[in-house]
Amino acid sequence: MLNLKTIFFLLVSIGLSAQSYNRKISPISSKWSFKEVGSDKSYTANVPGTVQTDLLANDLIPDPFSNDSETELQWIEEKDWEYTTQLKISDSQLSYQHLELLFKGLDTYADVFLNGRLLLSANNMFRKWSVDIKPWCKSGVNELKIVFKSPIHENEEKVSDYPFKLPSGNETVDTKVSAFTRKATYQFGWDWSPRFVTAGIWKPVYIEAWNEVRIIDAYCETLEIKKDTALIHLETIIESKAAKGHYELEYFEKKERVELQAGENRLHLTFKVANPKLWWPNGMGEPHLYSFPLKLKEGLQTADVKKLQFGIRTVELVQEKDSIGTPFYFKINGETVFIKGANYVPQDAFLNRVEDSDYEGIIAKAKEAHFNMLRIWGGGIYEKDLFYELCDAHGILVWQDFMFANSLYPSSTDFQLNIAEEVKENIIRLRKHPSIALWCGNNEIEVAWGNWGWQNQYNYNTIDSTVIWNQQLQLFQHLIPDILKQYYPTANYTSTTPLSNWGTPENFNHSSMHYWGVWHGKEPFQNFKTNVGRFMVEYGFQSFPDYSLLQKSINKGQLHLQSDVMRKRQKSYIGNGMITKHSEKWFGKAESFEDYVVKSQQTQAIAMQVAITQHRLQQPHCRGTLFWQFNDCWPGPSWSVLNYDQSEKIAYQTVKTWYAPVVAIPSKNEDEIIFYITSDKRETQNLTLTLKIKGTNTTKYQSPDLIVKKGEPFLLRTGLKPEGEFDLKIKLEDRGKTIWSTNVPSYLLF
Ligand code: BMA
Repeated sequence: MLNLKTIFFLLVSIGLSAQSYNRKISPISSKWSFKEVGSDKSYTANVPGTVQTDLLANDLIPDPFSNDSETELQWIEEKDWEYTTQLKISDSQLSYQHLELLFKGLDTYADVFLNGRLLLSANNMFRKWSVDIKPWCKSGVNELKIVFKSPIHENEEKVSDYPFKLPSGNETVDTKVSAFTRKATYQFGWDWSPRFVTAGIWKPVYIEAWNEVRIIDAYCETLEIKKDTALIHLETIIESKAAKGHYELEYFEKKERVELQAGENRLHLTFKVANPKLWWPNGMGEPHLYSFPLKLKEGLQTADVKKLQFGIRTVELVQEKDSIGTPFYFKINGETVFIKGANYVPQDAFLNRVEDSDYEGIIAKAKEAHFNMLRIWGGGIYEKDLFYELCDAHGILVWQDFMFANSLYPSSTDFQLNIAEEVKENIIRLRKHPSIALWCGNNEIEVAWGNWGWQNQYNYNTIDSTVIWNQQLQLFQHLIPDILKQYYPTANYTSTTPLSNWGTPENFNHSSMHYWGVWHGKEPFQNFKTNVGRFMVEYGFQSFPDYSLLQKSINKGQLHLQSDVMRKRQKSYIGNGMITKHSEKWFGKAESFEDYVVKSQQTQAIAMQVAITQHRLQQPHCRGTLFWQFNDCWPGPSWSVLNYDQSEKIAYQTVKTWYAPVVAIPSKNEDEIIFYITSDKRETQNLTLTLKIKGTNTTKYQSPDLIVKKGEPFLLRTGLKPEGEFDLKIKLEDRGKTIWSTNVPSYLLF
C-alpha cells in the first residue's frame, strides 16, 4: 500500500526528474555547404561563418589579409550566396507543441527556406531571427536553405531613391549603402579597417522545442544599497501560449504565485539581499556576483528555468554644472571613480574567427593594464555575451554605444521599426550585466553635424538641414532612450559622444570629449597638456603593427613604406606623414622599414604617456581617459596598442605603467623637477618617493612622507634643477615595499 508520504515523495521525484524541463534547445550540428547563387558547384561551409572565410577554407581565394588581396576580393560583396544543410528532426522534437528555428545572427539580407518554402526574410545583422517550423517540417531529413542577397545591390535603389544623399561613415566607394544597412559599419571600410562586406550565418543556429510557456529573459537591477541590505528589482519576461494559467516563480529563496496571460508577460518582483557584497570595478574592490536559478513551476513540474547572475552596484553619471563648466563622470556605489581604459573595436574583419580564448585574452589584457572601462564603439557590433560575462567577472565597466557611427540615417518607417526592434532586443539581452555603466546613442554624429561641413558637402539647404537633423534627433533623443527607459529604467544614457567638440578652449570645460587635435589637427604632442577635457573619450596616435606580423601577410618586396601594398594598408586620410614627422623629431630618421615600425611604436608610446599623465594629474577637472584604440581587426597601421594577434605594441606597457593605481608623474616647473603623485586607491596611503638621476651631478633624492588620497593629486616639489640630458628612475614605496617604478627621460618633462 502506498501511504501519503510515499505518494508525496513520488510526486516530488517526478517533478525533479523533469530536469529536462519543458524546453529543449539544441544546436544544429549537421554539415553545411555553400555556393554562389546560380552556380552548380557547392563547397563545404562553416557555421557560424562568413562567405569570405568559407571561400578561403576551400582554397578558392587568397588570404584576404595577404598583400593587396583586399582589392582583389571586392567582388564577393556583389554576389548572392546560398547556404544549405539537411536538418534532421526527430519524433521526440516533433512531440513538442512548438519547434522553433532560431538564428542568433544572420548577416544580413537572408531568405530562409525550409523544404522549398520561404519562412523568413531577415534584414538586420544585429537581431536574432526565429520562426516556428513545426507546421512545415517532417520527421527525418528536411532541406534548409538560406539565400544571402548582396547588401550592396539590395540597397542601391534605396540610396538613389532617397530624397537626400546621406554621409555614410568612412566608406570610400561611390555608391555608399552602409547608412541604409543594419550591419557593422567598419566592414564597409574605416580609417583602421579594410573593406570586407561579409555575408553569412555569423552566429550559432538552434532548434528550440517548447510547450505552453517559456522564460524569454530575466534580469536584476539594484534599486537601493543600504548599510546592511540591498533592494533588487527582478524583471522576467515569460511567453505563454495558453489563454490563462497559474504558476509559481521561485527565485533567490523566495516564491511567488503568478498568473500568466496568453502572449508576452512582463513580471516585476523585488527582493532584498542582506549584508550585500557589492560589485566593484577593477582597482576598487571585488566584482562580486550573485547567482540563482529562476524557476517557473506549474504544480510540482518545472516548466522552465533560467540561471541568473547579478551584481549589486549603482552607477551614476554626474553631469550637473559645476564651477568649471559641465562635468562628466561616474560614481559607482556612490563613490567617484576615475575612469581608465580604451575604445574597443571588433577583433577581426571576419567576426566568426574571434574565439572564446580571444575574448578571454583581451579582457585579461585590459585588467592587467589596470583598465576599469572599455567602450564598445558604435561602428562595430553589440558584442557576444561572453564579452560582457568576462567584464562582469573582472570588474571592467562597459560604455556601450548603439551601433550608429559617423553617418546620417534614413527616416523611412520600416527602417525605424527595424532599429526599434534591434535596440529592444539588445537592451534585453545585455541589461543583465552589472558591467554596463552607460549606453550611448552614437559615435560622433552630433559633433559631425555641427562641425564637419556635411551641409555644404551634401548640398543641404536650410529646410533640408532642419528636416534631416530633426529625423536624427528623433532617433537618438526619443526612439532609442524611450526604449531604454521602458526596458532598463535605471540605465544611464547619453545621446552621442562627444558632447563637446575640441575646436575652442572653452569646450574643454564641458562634458565628453574626443580630442583629435594631435593627429587629425596635426598639433604637437605638447597640446595633450593644454587640451584636457572633463572626460576624454577618444584621443590617440597611430603606429605600425609589429614587423614580424607584417612579414606574415606581406611579401618581402612590398615591405617598405612607399610600396603599393603598404600605402593601401594606411587607411587614414592623413597618411603616414604624422608618424614620420613625430618619430623623426623624437628618434631621428629610421634606418630601415623595420626600424621605422619600431620608431612608430615608440612615438605612439610617448603620445600615450603625455596624454594619460596629463589626464590623471588634471583631476578633478578631468575624470576619465579612454584612449583610441585598444585593438585591431587586421594587421595594418592604426591607433591600437595591441596588434591584431593580441601581442603588445610598445605603447601597451606604457599604458599599463601610467594606468597603475598609484603613479608619480614627473614634470618641470621653471627647471625644477616636480611630481604629481596620483592615486585611485580607496584608502589613503603614506608613501615615499625615491629618485635616481642618471647623467647629472645629482644622483639621488628621497621624499619626506607623502600622504596620498584618491582623486587628489599630491604636488611634490624636489627643488632639483638638473641640467642637460638625464634619465629619471622613479620609485614609490609603501612602508619599504616598492609599489610602482619607472624610468622617464628628461625630454619627456614638459
Ligand atoms: C573615432 C573613430 C576613428 C577616427 C576618430 C576620429 O570614433 O571613428 O577611427 O579616427 O573617431 O574621427
